Parts: sequence; C-alpha cells; structure tokens
Amino acid sequence: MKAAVLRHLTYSIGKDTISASIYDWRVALSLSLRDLIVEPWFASTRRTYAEDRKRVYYLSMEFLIGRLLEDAAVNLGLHEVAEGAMADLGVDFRAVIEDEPDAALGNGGLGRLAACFMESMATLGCPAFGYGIRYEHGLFRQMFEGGQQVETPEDWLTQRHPWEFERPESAYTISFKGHVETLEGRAVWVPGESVTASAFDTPVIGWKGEWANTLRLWGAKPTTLFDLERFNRGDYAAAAEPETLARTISRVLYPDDTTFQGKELRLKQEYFLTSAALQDILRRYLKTHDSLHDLADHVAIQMNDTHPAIAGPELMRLLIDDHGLTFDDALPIVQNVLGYTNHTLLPEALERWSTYLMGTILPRHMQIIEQIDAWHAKTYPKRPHYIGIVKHNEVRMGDLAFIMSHRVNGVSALHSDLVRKTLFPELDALHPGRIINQTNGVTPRRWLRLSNRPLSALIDSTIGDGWVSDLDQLKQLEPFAQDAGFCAAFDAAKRRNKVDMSNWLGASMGITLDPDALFDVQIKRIHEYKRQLLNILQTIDQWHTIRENPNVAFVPRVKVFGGKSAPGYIVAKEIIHLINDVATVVNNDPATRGLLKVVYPANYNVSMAQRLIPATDLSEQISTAGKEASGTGNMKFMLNGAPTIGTLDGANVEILHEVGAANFFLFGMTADEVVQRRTDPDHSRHAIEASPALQRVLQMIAEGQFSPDQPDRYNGLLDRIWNHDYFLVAADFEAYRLAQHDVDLAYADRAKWVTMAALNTARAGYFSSDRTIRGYMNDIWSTKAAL
Ligand code: 26Q
Repeated sequence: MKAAVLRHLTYSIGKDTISASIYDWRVALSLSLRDLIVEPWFASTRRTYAEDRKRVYYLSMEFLIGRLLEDAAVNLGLHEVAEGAMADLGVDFRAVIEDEPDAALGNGGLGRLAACFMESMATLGCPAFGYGIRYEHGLFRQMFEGGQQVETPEDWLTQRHPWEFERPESAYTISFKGHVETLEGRAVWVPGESVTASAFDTPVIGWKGEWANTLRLWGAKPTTLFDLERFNRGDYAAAAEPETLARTISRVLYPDDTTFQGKELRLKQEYFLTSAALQDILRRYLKTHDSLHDLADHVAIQMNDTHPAIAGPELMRLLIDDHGLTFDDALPIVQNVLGYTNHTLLPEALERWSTYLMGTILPRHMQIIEQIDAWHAKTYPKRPHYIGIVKHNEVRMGDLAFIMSHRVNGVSALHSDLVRKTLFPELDALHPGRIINQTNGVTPRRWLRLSNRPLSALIDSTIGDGWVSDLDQLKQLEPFAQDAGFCAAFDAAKRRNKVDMSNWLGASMGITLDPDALFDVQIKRIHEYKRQLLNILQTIDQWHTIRENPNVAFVPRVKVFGGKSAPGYIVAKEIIHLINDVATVVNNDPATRGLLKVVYPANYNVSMAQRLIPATDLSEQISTAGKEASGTGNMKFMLNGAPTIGTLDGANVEILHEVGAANFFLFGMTADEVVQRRTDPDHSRHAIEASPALQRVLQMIAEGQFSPDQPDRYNGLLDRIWNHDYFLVAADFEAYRLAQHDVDLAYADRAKWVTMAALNTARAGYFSSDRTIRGYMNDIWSTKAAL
C-alpha cells in the first residue's frame, strides 16, 4: 500500500513527499485503492456477460453518495492497512479522509436511498448499473447569517475526482424541440436542438470486494463543433452559445424536494438522463442479442420516483421509431421492463407537466403519451372518465409511470397502503396486484461498520462479524442486552462517540457540551410536515420549566438540529431562524447552563450524519402521521442504539413493531386521526386552549423573547399555528411534551436505558438495504444474485 501510494504521488500527481499536501496524499491513496477495485470490477462484468445474466438499471436524478475513500477501504478490508500505510508515511489518515468533499448529488432521503441500494447490489452480487447526472454543482452549501439560512454554490468538481473514469467514447445525442413529420405513415421527429451525453463511470465495490457494479453519470456537452467561422469573425459569445446551452443541463441539482415547479430546464434534465440511459441500455443489449422481444428477460429498469418517468414514452419511441416495432408489440415489452417506486404522497410534490411544455420540448413523446392514454382507456373500459394521464392540460407523471410499469411500489408498509388507497385507488382497481410494498433499508457497511467503529468492534467481539452482510445476526445480541458487562461496554462505546462529537462541535462551533447529557437529535430536510417546529416549541417549554423550577434535578439535554431548507421555502426558513434564535437565548442563559443546550451546526450532509448518528441518545421522528413516506434516518439511529421518539408514520410503524413498545417513545395522532381532526376547523385553537404550556410558549415568542431586536419577527409563524396549522403541531403538542417527560424518566435509570438502546441495535436487522434489494430482486426484477 505504501509503495502504491508513493508511486501514485510521484507518477499520477507529480509531487514528492516534501511538497505533497493532504489533498495530494488523498488523491494518491484514492487512486491506490481504486486500482484494487478494477480487477473485481472487470471480473463482475465478464461473469455477467458469460452467464448472460439479467441486469438491473436504477434510474435516479439523485445519488447522495457522500465520501468514497473510507467506504472503499472498509469494503476492500483495507481500512487498517491504509491507516498503517499513511501513518508510516507520516500522514494523518483521519485528515486525509476528512479532506474529501461529499459527493452531494442529491437532496435527501431519495438520493441517499439510491446510494445505499448501489452498495447493497454490489454486496449481493446483483448485476446492476446506476444511471444519474454528473452535476457540476451538487446540493448548495448552507451557512447561517444572523441565524438565517444563506446558500452558496457547492463545488465538488473543482478538485480532481479520483474515483471516476471518463468514457468519451460512450456518448449519445439527446434531442429537444422541433416538430414531428409523417413519412410513409411513420412518425419522424425533426429536433430543433440537441446536446451530447457523455459517460463518467464510478465503480461501486461491495462488502469484501467480491463484486463491483457501475455508477454511470452523464455530463452534457455541446453536439455542434465549435463555430470557428463565428469565432474568427470576432463573435466570441455567439461562437460559444451551443456550449453554454449544453453545459446548463448538467450544471446544477434542483434543490427542491417537496414542491414541484414546472421548470423547462428540469424537464430537459429528466429527459437527458433517461434518454442517455435507455440508448446505452439498448446498445449494450443489442451487442449480444438480436430480438428486442425478450428484452424483459435480460433487462429490468427501476424508476426512482417519477423523475425518470419519461422512460415509458422514450422506450416506446426507440422501439417504434428506431427499431421498427409496432405500438402494440412495444407496449408489453416496455411494461415488463419498467418498475416505478413512489416516494411521496404530498400533492404539491407530484410531477405534472403542462401539455404545452411537454409538446414543445418533446413533441414526439407528447404524441406517444396521448396514444398510451387512448390505448389504456380503450383496453380498460371500466376506467372512470375522470382518470387519465392527460387531464386539464397536464401530463400526470405518476399515472404515466403506473400505467407503463408492471410493478409499482411504496417504501414502507403504511405508505404503500396509502399509495393504494389515496393516490391510485382507481388504477389499483383496474390493475390489482400491481402495487406492492418494499420497505426501505440502509447499508450497514456505511451506517454502522464505517461510521461507528466503537460499537462495531463491540459487536464483533460479542457475536463475530457475520452481521455486516447478514444484519439479522444482530438478534444474537438480545441476551446480552440484559448483561451488565455488555451494557457497560455498550454505554462506553456510545460515550466515546458523544465525546468525539462534542470535541468536533466544540472545535467547529465554539460550544462546550456535556457528554453525559442526553443527546436528542433531529436531522433531516427542514419541512413543515417533519415538524422541527414542534421540537423547538417543546424546547422552549423545557427551558421555561427549568427556569421556573431551580431546585428540580432535570436530566441535562442537548437538542441537536441539522438540515437544509429549499431556498424558496419561506416558512421552513422562518423555522430555521427561530431555532437559531432560541439557541442564542438558551445557550447564554446562566439559569439553565448545564441543563439545556441547543445546537444547529450548518450544512448538514452525509458526512455530518455519520458523525452525529453514532453519538445520538434519542432519535426524533415526529412527522405528521401519513406524511413521511418511510424515513431512513430513523433506521440509522435504531441501528446505532438510539431509541425513537416518534409518531405512527412511515417506517416508524415497522420500527415500533420490531423493537417493541417498551423500547420506543410513541406519541401523537394516527394517520386516520389526523384526517379526522382536520374536519374541525378550530382544531388548533382548541388544542392551544387545552394546553397552558403551549399558550405560554406561544406567548414568549409573541413577546419577542427570542427576537428582542425585532419582537414581531415570528408573527407570521404564530398566525400559522393559530389559524392554518395544517400539520397539526398544536394538536400533537401535549402528547409530545408528555412523551419527552417519559424520555427524561427513562434516561435517569441508566441501566434500563442502556438495555433499551442495545435492544434497538439488536432488533434493527430488518432495516438492512440488503433485505430491501432482495425484495426488489424477487418481486420486481426477477433476478438472481451472482454471489
Ligand atoms: C421533483 C420535480 C422537480 C424538482 C425536484 C423534484 C424532487 C426532488 C427530490 C421531488 C422529490 C425529491 C425527493 C424526495 C424524497 O427524498 N423523498 C423521501 O424518500 C425517502 C426514500 O424513500 C423516504 O424515506 C422519505 O420519507 C421521503 O420523503
């Protein structure tokens, strides 16, 4: 390893040890590890070809990968070797790892799920490609100025990205606009503009380095050659025009994750990814097969939400216009190839493109969509008149994805149920059995083995290391959860992580934390439905209660918040401001010093999650029931021994089922009760009237106690709670407050708490993404693992 690193430092980077920076060492170490992935990567590809295996293609607008170096080292079994080599070279291994920027090509849960799936498919030996966009700028960086979120561009590609291989030979033309002509009865699309999609491959290595798949990301380049004539005339701007146009497409990730806006560039991005992927898939397939009729025996394509749902019409277009199939022959092939995963029920998040925009950007696809809609209406005469892909001059991408897929899945048991009952009741009746559930999971390699060394080592020494690729083995820890020696070691591992996190927060924010305090953590995108507002209101109540009772022995707490708001989401930004304002007041109050701290480190990302989750005592999963499709952070916390305080929402329901009610702090209304409660137009007023604690909290905010320089700062937010409380913050406040009181009581009994924490880890086996991927392989893709 040492020799390899020195060789790369010298010959790939052109530096000697005297002048090498941490960055140079990182690139040299990354290239050395990448070298070791290449052989298993080739071997996997050769086997897939030799055995003519079915391949899975995962189409996603987002892959929220995070850092790659440590993940590669861990999966190759070379973590200690790499650490030792760097130590021998006099280089700080941790500093090298932390030097790597996160690959932040995603917003949150959906993008991180795609990354966990890629890792699990490689671990299981499921031949697969991930297809995405190589955004120049990933998710924006968040800073706080005066407590308010400020966004700055993210810049991960300004440094060398040592994990990828550029494939300029794998390039496809992607066309837009223009018109459709009819020639001898056949449709011919005459595009108005086009760009080139050029491939960049990153190998994804599985546990123990036995299998590697490819993450292929597309970068946009101009198709037309540089306009030398215009350039020579001195018209430099015009000469560069096609270049500008093309590069815009893969320039930046859209930072919205819950509100759909019908932006032309977003539609172009979606089609760019989808068309490049499908052309690549057909080219690969036709290298070794003649007939497109059994495409579905060799190819499974999964659509990560509706973002790549143009895949239905695009594959129809390729089969009909380019390969001469009839509409009726092409349709069942496409349906048998495609699967669609739904990740949200929020009506404002559902993609609906105007027929005008669709018809302008993709005129041929608009024709095909109308043909599909007509075919569906004719074939299913029981279809109610109000159902259809095209309605009110909009193309509804959910309906399109449903109709073009052989399987549609939700991401938790509760969510899949609601997908059936509330999102697609009519289509479900016409196509019974098409909607299934695949509960999300997370990869235990990154989310325990890599991020929580102390706990991993304890588990290894207790039950061996088989759990890393067979997470159900954690069950063997159950008897130890009652064992005093094991519990002491479990507690010590947690404390170690809390000390590490306190040191890091101390260094980065100048805040001193008590590692014996209860670390209570809510990290996720900021959204009204996720109810960070409920958490901060309860924090204010706790602050007030401590001040009023100077002689009571309160359990010391650290409230940790992390997460970004979409740049245009005003209410979410007000909530961020309030959290930071409360932190300023609480952290400077001598009366509550040592008993309550509020911390909100800026720029939450995958790497910060890896630091915070192992150090967490209490996991906050408090969304309005029926709104969080699954959640995956909730699973990471459970795995790392943090009990949940949460509602019956998303995968919380299944976490509760696995861990047992005694080890979960359940509160709040159910999804049905939420719907019921909203029928009372005065629900929030009634809830406030019934809660003196909430009245007090709202009054403190209204008086400007947290915004003395601008006492009316939160009038808007207060008005929402009183009069437009759609997410039922007020109605769930008392239940939440009481559940938090139960948490305090439980934490005070140390032995009992550690047993509870250990049981969370012991019962987390179900939430491995390996289990999820096996489910997709069996129920959707009909593939077998090669390992
Ligand atoms: C759509 C159109 C235009 C611009 C942006 C978007 C867009 C982008 C991202 C819409 C939605 C998203 C992301 C959604 C998401 O992350 N959903 C989460 O998915 C997780 C994995 O299944 C679940 O655990 C979460 O519950 C769900 O919120």
